[in-house]
Amino acid sequence: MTEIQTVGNATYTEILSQTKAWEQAIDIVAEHKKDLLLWQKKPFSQVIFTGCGSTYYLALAAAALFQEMTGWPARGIPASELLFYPHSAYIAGARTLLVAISRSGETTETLTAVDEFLRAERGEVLTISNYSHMLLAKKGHINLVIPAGQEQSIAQTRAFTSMYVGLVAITTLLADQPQLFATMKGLAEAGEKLITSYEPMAKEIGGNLLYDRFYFLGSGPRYGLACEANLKMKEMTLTHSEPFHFFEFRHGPKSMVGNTTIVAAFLSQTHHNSEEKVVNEIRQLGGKTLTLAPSHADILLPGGLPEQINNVLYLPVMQLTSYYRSLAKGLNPDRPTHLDAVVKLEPLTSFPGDRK
Ligand code: F1P
Repeated sequence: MTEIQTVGNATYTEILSQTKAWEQAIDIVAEHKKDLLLWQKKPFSQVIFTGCGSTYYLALAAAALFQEMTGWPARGIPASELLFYPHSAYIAGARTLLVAISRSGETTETLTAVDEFLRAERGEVLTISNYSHMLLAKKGHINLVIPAGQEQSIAQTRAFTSMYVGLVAITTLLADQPQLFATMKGLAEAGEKLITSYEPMAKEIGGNLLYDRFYFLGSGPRYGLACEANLKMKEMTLTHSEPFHFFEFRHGPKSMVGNTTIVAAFLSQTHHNSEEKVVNEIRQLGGKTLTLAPSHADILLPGGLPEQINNVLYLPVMQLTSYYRSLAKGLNPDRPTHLDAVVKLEPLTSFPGDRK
């Protein structure tokens, strides 16, 4: 019997199954451990993580954690910026590791950025994607492919978190913290508990159309994840939304808070109290707040896992909230307005010359 295709079915299925993709990501990194650790012996002057849209936000999150844990200078930069403003990104003559991130492995900007990087002989390339037969998976010195992250929905959910978990796993290895790598096997169970416990809350909040604007707060390795949660809200629900670093919210954006505002706060363990002060100010201004943290929060991240490896747990309930809001607005989260699954462009050319 043909499966009745209900609106949003792909997105929902992909959100609920993402923890299986996390397990596969960790296994695939383990398979490449020997080759990855060779890079420890010849560290790079800088590491640049790149992608587009969701995978640019993934690059931001991964770069912040990577530099924090390894001490190697790391940045997250959109692929298009690497092409048109290379001198604002690359250090001339410095040996660079380029980490190219793409669900499809076909995004023109990302493919071209890798080609230009290799042509200019800037260093070595690590690629991470979800489709082994696509171009990107053939361009790196090391190529990681996580098939369990493949998706039908245009809005990334399972793909994003599969590649993010993969990059966190790689970070623990290059940071010479194998014990942290070992604890990552607890993520899948924690994710399943999280989704089971909080799907009703996501459905309730997502279904409440009295809220007309969403803000997402995250700092350090969580800022890129706040950006991704924000993009899901835009793509799936066409709602005005914006991400901020916690303390930046006081410097102007808080003027936007009202009784139809929701602020989702990705509270850290390390700076919980300071970040929570921002949340309390928002409440005093009449805004609705939704805190996520391993403790003392509306959404408690299960598992008691070390802070460096549990950041992926901030996303699933946010993904579900956008999914349910999309349905409540009569939209289809599988097919966001104006969007294609992959942005393919005419060949990109006329980039600035290499700095001599
Ligand atoms: C990148 C991307 C997505 C976006 C949309 C269009 O794709 O920009 O981030 O949500 O689906 O494509 P990819 O390079 O990760 O395949």
